[in-house]
Amino acid sequence: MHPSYTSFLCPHCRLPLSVELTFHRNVDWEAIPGSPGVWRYRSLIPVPDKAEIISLNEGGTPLIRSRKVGDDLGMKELLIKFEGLNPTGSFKDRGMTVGVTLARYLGFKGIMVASTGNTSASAAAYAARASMKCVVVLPKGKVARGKLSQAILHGAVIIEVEGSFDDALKAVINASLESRELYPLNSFNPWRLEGQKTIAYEIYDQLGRVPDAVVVPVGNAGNISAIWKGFKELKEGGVIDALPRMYGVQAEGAAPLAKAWSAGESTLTPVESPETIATAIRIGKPINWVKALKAVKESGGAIVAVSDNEILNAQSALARFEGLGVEPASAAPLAGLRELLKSREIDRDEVTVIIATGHALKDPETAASHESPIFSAKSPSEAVEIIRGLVS
Ligand code: AN7
Repeated sequence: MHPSYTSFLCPHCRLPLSVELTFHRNVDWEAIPGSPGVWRYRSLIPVPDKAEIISLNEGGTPLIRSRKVGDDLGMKELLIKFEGLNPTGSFKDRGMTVGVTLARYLGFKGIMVASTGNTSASAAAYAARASMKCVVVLPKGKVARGKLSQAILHGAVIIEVEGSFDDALKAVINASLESRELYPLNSFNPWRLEGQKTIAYEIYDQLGRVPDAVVVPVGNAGNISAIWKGFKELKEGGVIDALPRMYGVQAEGAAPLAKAWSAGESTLTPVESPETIATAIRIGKPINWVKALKAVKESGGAIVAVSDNEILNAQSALARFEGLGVEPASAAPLAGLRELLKSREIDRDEVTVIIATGHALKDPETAASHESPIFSAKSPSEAVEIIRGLVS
């Protein structure tokens, strides 16, 4: 087994390692074959040729032009990359297809992940697809119902731990140092990010250009790092000349990176008890914090924090003005965009892409907490009465 597939953290600084591609010549982008999806980019995803790909047709998600929200913000071009349309309903599937493919190729019996929910749903489905065991460690009582239901449905072994995601992640890191039976597939495993970077490739393919700004919700900070890596590879491979600015959005109650950014610090002060309605990003100690700060700094972007109220308003706006049902964490970028336009970080005529990372059905409780006119009728005729009242 090549040691690079099983070394995750730098032995000196304990931070996650990266996978680096070397481009000896330009990538012929026009010659990239196949239909949309993660594996269309197989030539840029360094898994061994002999590995059998474990896939559920992930990726190939639509890049949807805003019809109303962008106009209301006075923007020229706002686009929404709807990652909720992946097989298990979140962007995590892009990384999981690569991670599980590797785990199986390397001969592991199973996989394990800590999760705020989506990683566990994805891991459970892909492990099932590969006939592998799946162990998920979750912060007890803090995982949205849709995600937990998926992990149960797909047959994962579930360990609910007292504490936050950060405690769950500690358990997975420590267990992975002890045993080689289960392949750890959190984003400290850089191979998973090799799948997630395809978001950048797809945006370029769909838009036909590089956007000016990309706005991403940030929890453990793997995705923003992966998307930045994808764009940089396109540049290193001679496909594009320009790069977008990367913007991260955290929830106020779980915003260690936004705090470090606004204070101009290059150290991270973890949030001990993170809290937010956006449970997907309820993370106090993002393991990829160094990569994320680097992405934002190199690209000329920023990291901001938004309140739960702003997140809920953004979720409602996407649902009611665009027809897009996204989970709370995935609405955070729109909430952040409002701030970034106000502070003139992003200009109204810049082509901007927000990454809507997960589907609204992931968190049915929060979806149903929005106000809607609900009437009760004791009989069909009473229902007809109500309808009459509505249209008259
Ligand atoms: C919908 O599932 O961390 O910054 O364990 O589910 O790469 O962590 C989920 C994260 C954004 C943040 N949007 O991505 C997990 C988990 C949604 C998410 C993020 C998550 P990262």
